[in-house]
Amino acid sequence: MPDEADGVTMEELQLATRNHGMPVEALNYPLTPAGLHYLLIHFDIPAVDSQTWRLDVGGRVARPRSLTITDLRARPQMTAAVTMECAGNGRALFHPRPLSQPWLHEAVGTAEWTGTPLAALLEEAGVDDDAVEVVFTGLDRGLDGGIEQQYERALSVADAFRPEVLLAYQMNGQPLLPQHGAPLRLVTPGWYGMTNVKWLAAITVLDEPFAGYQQQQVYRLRRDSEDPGVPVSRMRPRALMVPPGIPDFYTRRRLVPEGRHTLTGRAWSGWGDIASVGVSVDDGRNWEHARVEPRDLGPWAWQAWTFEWEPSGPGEYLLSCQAQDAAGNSQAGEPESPGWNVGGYANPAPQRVPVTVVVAG
Ligand SMILES: Nc1nc2c(c(=O)[nH]1)N[C@H]1C(S)=C(S)[C@@H](COP(=O)(O)O)O[C@H]1N2
Ligand SMILES: [Mo]
Repeated sequence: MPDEADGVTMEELQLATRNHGMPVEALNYPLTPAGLHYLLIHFDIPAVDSQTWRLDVGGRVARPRSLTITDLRARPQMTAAVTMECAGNGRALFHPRPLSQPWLHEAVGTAEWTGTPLAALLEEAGVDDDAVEVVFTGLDRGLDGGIEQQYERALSVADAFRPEVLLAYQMNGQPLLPQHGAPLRLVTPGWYGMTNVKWLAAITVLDEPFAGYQQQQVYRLRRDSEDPGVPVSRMRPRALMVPPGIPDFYTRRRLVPEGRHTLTGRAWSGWGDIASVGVSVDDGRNWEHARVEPRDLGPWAWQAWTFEWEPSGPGEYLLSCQAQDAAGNSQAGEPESPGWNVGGYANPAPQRVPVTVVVAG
């Protein structure tokens, strides 16, 4: 595992050019335009023919089903704005750096997903009394950790029956794009990205815990390779800001004229409302409270915040922000926040924005 001082490897760069983040200035949009939403694809984007595609519901159910996209569109419809964040967001800021998709802070987006509730479909299929988990299988296939597999993740039966969980066929009012899982994906509001299985082809009810690679080997907070770890599930609180002023192309350092500035950003948690957002202009030495706006996108999407900043004069500043949720989870500080872990998940490190304040005019 390389340290931060080591440059990213060609393999990391190869992943980073396939899987793009959300440019942070896209925090200006309450709903992220589809092309600006982050992307994470483990294998290849499968070319799916929606005419011949079917969703098979089976396993420990009384009435197995096979549904077409037309069948699914005819079912009760539901739309929700959902903030989705990759569990690996912040990975490249861990020391040493776990080798995988090297995210900084930008593996997030908020889209309006339209589809049909999963619970009603499971109800109709008749889930057996001895059912434990529900597995969601994607059409994409590849190797991970030396094991050939389809991309698959499971939810407990209780989580699968939650009313907000949906089978989505639209994003921001348009049919799903190939890269976001066309023709159908699972959307599990509040959870880290890995749960939202794209190119969904099968839903299988099991009477035992699912032992698949993406469930048991990865997406767990493991201190070392011996540690079985604990699974990652819901998103921990995080705040991000729109970098003020204008950027230098190569370094991204910001140039800002002196005077008053309204800093804006968004914050989210998979555990409920954001209780507070702290802003620092001196690299985390002092923190002040931002104003957190009430929810306007429903219970599963990020909340906007603003902060009035008047730099004391020209010079160098390091801006950062961090969030705390109403359930008591805080982005900052041990022991609440997970520290370094093998997979590089849930790094709480705050975004840092270097700014040069210059004399106006
Ligand atoms: N079938 C399939 N589903 C998948 C993935 C994948 O590689 N294959 N990646 C997961 C991960 S890790 C994330 S973070 C989200 C990303 O969703 P997005 O690309 O639509 O933003 O999809 C999840 N669903
Ligand atoms: Mo992810």
